[in-house]
Amino acid sequence: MEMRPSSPPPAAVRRRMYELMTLMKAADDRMTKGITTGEFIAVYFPHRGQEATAAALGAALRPTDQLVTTYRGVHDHIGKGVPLVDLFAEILGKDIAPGRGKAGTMHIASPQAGVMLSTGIVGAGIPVAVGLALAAQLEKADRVVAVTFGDGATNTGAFHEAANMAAVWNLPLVLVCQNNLYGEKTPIGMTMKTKQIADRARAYEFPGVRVNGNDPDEAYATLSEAIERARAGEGPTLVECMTFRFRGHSIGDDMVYIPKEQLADAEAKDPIPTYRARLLSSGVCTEEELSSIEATALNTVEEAVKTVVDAPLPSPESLMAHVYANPDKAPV
Ligand SMILES: Cc1ncc(C[n+]2csc(CCOP(=O)(O)OP(=O)(O)O)c2C)c(N)n1
Ligand SMILES: [Mg+2]
Repeated sequence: MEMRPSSPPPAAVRRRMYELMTLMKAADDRMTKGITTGEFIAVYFPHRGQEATAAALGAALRPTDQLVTTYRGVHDHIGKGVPLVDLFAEILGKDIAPGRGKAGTMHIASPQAGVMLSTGIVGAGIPVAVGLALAAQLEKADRVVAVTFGDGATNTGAFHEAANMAAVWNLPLVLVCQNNLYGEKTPIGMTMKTKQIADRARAYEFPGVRVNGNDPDEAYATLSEAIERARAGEGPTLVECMTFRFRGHSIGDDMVYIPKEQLADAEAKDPIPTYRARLLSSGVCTEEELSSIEATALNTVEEAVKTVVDAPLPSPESLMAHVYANPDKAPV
């Protein structure tokens, strides 16, 4: 894909991306705090630091487009418009969640918002996204599918098989790799010789592009172009978004495997204050507008937490409901 020199996205898009990023951060901060203090009992995979790509993707996709994400997917869900109550309720196992509290953090889905699947099996969402994109193509729907995954996922057979089929069938698919330089606790250099994950697309004869995934404007320009290509019937694109996670793989991970200087350097370039400063200096938002966006994000998160904390757990009788298509024949 030839990268066209791009001007910044429209002001409304840039403002929207900042709103999404602040909401993602506020949600991640609140889940992390709640689980760390023992207020919530849950498993959670923080995304703090990786907001820019998710905001750009959310802003670039249409509501009717579909998304597949992973266990580290709350930022992607928020970008696609999944309500916080649905996310928190699923994470905390409440009956009001879309999966009735049975999906847990790793398997949140919200078909109404177009998030068709999250999966805890590394790489496994990519072939599912290929199936969704094939359905869109067969139905001649004006729909694009995006799938997000980590750097480590690109070492799985699932990634390569899916990339091959997406290419062969010329599917309306955007493969979004969030390269945070670690697969769980292993630095990327110990698991692949490939210097740029974007280059892996070359093996399948479709475009692969690496972008600064901490820069919402840059990520938006490239992701929009990839989405446009997919919608125009020009096939898949791999977009490698360079980023970093500021918290552990999951809550409770002490991060001893991340050199202190590497973390400090990434935190000094935190995409949220960096983007805030850019929006201010380029006159897209005033200080008052930015502060109001931040206050709104915190309020939205607190209101959602209250609703979810007050909501009931699923009843013991509902344990087997919605688990098997035919519960009478389920193995006991
Ligand atoms: C098939 C499979 N192998 C191993 C694991 C254990 N595991 C969970 S997350 C993870 C790291 C994946 O790294 P990456 O794809 O870079 O995503 P990130 O967690 O960095 O977002 C591993 C190895 C798993 N869940 N599934
Ligand atoms: Mg990773």
